Amino acid sequence: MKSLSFILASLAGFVHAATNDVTLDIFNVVAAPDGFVRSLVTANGTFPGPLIKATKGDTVRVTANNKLTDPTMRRSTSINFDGIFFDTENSYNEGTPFVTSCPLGPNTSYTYELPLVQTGSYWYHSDVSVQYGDGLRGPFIIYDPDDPQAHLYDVDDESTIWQVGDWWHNTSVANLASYIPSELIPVSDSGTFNGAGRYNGGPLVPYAVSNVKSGVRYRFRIINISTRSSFTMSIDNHTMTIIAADGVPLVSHEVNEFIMHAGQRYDVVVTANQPVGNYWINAILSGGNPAHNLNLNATLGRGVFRYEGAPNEEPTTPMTLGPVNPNFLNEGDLRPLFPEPAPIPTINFTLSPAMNVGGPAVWNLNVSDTQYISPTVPTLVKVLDGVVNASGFNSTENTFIIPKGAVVQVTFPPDPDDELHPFHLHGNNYYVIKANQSDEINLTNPLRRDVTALGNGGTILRFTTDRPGPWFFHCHIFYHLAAGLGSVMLEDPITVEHETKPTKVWDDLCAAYNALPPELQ
Ligand SMILES: *[C@@H]1O[C@H](CO)[C@@H](O)[C@H](O)[C@H]1NC(C)=O
Ligand SMILES: *[C@@H]1O[C@H](CO)[C@@H](O)[C@H](O)[C@H]1NC(C)=O
Ligand SMILES: *[C@@H]1O[C@H](CO)[C@@H](O)[C@H](O)[C@H]1NC(C)=O
Ligand SMILES: *[C@@H]1O[C@H](CO)[C@@H](O)[C@H](O)[C@H]1NC(C)=O
Ligand SMILES: *[C@@H]1O[C@H](CO)[C@@H](O)[C@H](O)[C@H]1NC(C)=O
Ligand SMILES: *[C@@H]1O[C@H](CO)[C@@H](O)[C@H](O)[C@H]1NC(C)=O
Ligand SMILES: *[C@@H]1O[C@H](CO)[C@@H](O)[C@H](O)[C@H]1NC(C)=O
Ligand SMILES: *[C@@H]1O[C@H](CO)[C@@H](O)[C@H](O)[C@H]1NC(C)=O
Ligand SMILES: *[C@@H]1O[C@H](CO)[C@@H](O)[C@H](O)[C@H]1NC(C)=O
Ligand SMILES: *[C@@H]1O[C@H](CO)[C@@H](O)[C@H](O)[C@H]1NC(C)=O
Ligand SMILES: *[C@@H]1O[C@H](CO)[C@@H](O)[C@H](O)[C@H]1NC(C)=O
Ligand SMILES: *[C@@H]1O[C@H](CO)[C@@H](O)[C@H](O)[C@H]1NC(C)=O
Ligand SMILES: [Cu+2]
Repeated sequence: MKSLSFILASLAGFVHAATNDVTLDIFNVVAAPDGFVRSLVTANGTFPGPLIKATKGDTVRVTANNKLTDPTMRRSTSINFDGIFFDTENSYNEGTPFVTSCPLGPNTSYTYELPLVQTGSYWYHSDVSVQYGDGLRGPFIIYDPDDPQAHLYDVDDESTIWQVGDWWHNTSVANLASYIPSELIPVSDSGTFNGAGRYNGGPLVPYAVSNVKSGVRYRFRIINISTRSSFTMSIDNHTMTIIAADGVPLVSHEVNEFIMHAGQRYDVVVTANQPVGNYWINAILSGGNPAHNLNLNATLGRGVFRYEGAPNEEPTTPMTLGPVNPNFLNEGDLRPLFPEPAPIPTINFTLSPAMNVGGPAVWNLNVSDTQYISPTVPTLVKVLDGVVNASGFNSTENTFIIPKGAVVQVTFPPDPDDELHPFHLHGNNYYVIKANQSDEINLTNPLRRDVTALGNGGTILRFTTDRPGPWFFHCHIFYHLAAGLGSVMLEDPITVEHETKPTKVWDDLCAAYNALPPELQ
């Protein structure tokens, strides 16, 4: 019986498997997401970029055609698929510059091949410097035809994807140039909800509307496409039941407000159970001192939750920052639907991110003198050339060699400054055995995800090395990353050296990129 159901399950998997070719044309357009006209870096001309839609088991082949021309922004690019797993043979397709590949220069195309083993809500973004701040970010959803949570909702489609992000009137190149000497990340001019927002004193850009019908249950996939700011999400007069975090299905957990950090995704079910009307979706951003940018008015970051039958107008209720009595999410309360105990660590280490005081902005991965500086030769290229020991990497590469079969525990002690670095591990999920907000360590069934924010409560993570490869582990506030808050977890380099087999096209990217004049890089 067991083998029969196994065969049937395999056949079902086989039936779903399909190759899905997706094109992303990367080019500059002039647009005004929050009413301020500027040049953007986009996928297919829109902000956010188009949905990449896949079904469990698909192989998605994403061809990125770099057609960037605007000299005020970076003209090279690279697409990273946040939260997607890559197996060892294929890790070269995950798009992290100088870790697993080189960027694509102008007029260069590359096809990223992604055989999918997961389901859930993900996103893609440029991974060249802070370029995604200029607009190159979009959703990537892997639908599950056999979703074990399907009974919880009625609607889950393109209309139920919510993307919240920060927005600047200046280019990310100018912002980075102002950040490094001042150590102050420029405060964003606005927050956007599904690509629309307003800044103080700006035009009344129509807010994005989410249309719902009374009595229907919606699965909203909320993706934080921020480069810097955090968002506090709520919907006036409605509760939200969290059912997944970063693609991992969860035991249903009801709240009416939660914070999302850059890179995080939450799937929530909302039942349209209130009187027909228009309600505010509050996507309130924070990050930096708003007194440093008078354009920013956090209350203007919002969308409209509109019932069928309600007038085609904005809610008449006041724009608030959220519920009066918040039932606020504590991340430590989230539990995966399919329990897994935390594995026993074989390697323990402690990291205390710290910024140098005074002088240009430098973020150290650990205390001092541990700023990550991208090498010119990607980690993966070195490993394939036989560099498998720590001595082969410059200390500025913050590369940790993790042997086969290890379980790593990373402890981030309480940070008195409560900097909310959202730490993201590529190509893997980690177990959050202690979330910053929670006092308890849970080894029975800890939350598994790929982005969690550090803070003054302390955070402890564990991960296994069952996917050999060089995986970037970094703060998802890309300004902090650009100032050094990054590292590479090089899992089982000996297997990588023997099993990762990149193509000639991939091989050629570095020589082509290195030959570019600096202004085209
Ligand atoms: C992007 O635009 C190209 C050219 O119009 C089109 O073929 C492609 O389907 C679009 N991609 C997505 C993901 O919509
Ligand atoms: C890219 O191609 C276009 C059209 O062929 C050409 O005009 C442009 O100079 C090329 N850009 C670079 C940087 O080679
Ligand atoms: C953009 O940044 C530059 C350099 O910091 C500054 O001179 C300029 O005023 C800024 N422009 C806007 C629109 O903020
Ligand atoms: C998105 O991430 C940023 C940076 O961590 C954070 O400030 C913001 O609150 C997040 N937004 C949401 C909706 O969680
Ligand atoms: C939401 O509920 C409050 C009190 O419970 C009520 O005053 C308010 O009118 C409601 N908002 C809407 C849009 O119905
Ligand atoms: C922010 O926007 C709200 C809503 O338009 C307005 O009531 C408030 O005065 C604005 N705040 C500032 C500081 O201008
Ligand atoms: C790592 O720390 C855990 C406790 O957090 C401990 O049980 C384990 O023995 C340690 N492992 C090593 C290799 O030190
Ligand atoms: C980080 O620094 C602390 C304090 O110097 C040290 O104890 C710890 O071993 C360092 N962590 C790593 C991974 O080197
Ligand atoms: C790397 O380290 C291993 C054991 O630690 C050693 O056997 C091997 O010779 C080293 N390889 C190189 C290239 O240094
Ligand atoms: C290590 O990196 C630093 C900073 O990029 C560079 O100055 C130095 O030359 C590098 N050393 C080696 C041995 O590659
Ligand atoms: C971390 O947790 C502490 C204790 O619950 C809380 O006060 C603090 O705001 C949290 N920090 C972040 C960045 O979430
Ligand atoms: C860990 O979580 C499980 C499942 O929610 C719960 O039963 C258990 O009490 C928790 N243990 C601790 C130490 O918090
Ligand atoms: Cu950070």
